[in-house]
Amino acid sequence: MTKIFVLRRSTLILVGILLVAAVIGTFYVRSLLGNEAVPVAATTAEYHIAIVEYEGSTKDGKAYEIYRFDPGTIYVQHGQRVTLTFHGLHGAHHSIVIDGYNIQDHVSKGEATSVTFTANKKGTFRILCETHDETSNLVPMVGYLVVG
Ligand SMILES: [Cu+2]
Repeated sequence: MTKIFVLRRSTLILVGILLVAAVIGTFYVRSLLGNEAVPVAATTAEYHIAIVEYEGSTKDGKAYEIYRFDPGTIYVQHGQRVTLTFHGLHGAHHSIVIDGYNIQDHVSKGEATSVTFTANKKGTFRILCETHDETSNLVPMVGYLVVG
């Protein structure tokens, strides 16, 4: 035996209104949840950079020692608050500048130096040691800050 349901027009209209309200309510709740995203600058991203040394000799026997940042490239989000901590493992002294951010500081052997700033400029910026730049060394002591 088959049952047949007959709905009145007013019941259909009521069901339709409830469906529309459910859809609108879903989008409204989603929009509220989306607004709770934490701003990028609310937290500080911390990076540790070791200053390391490589020693060797050229083909003609000339000894060299070079210094490097490890890691050599730091990627950060635009607007992010950033702390870079340089650990002086090798080399007596390093004078560090970050191009484009007007940051200057120094690191001595056995010490750690931290710089904190907001990455408010997009681009790739050199992290350069002026003590061991390209004019005085086989390989310059340079790293890169990438803000994107
Ligand atoms: Cu250096």
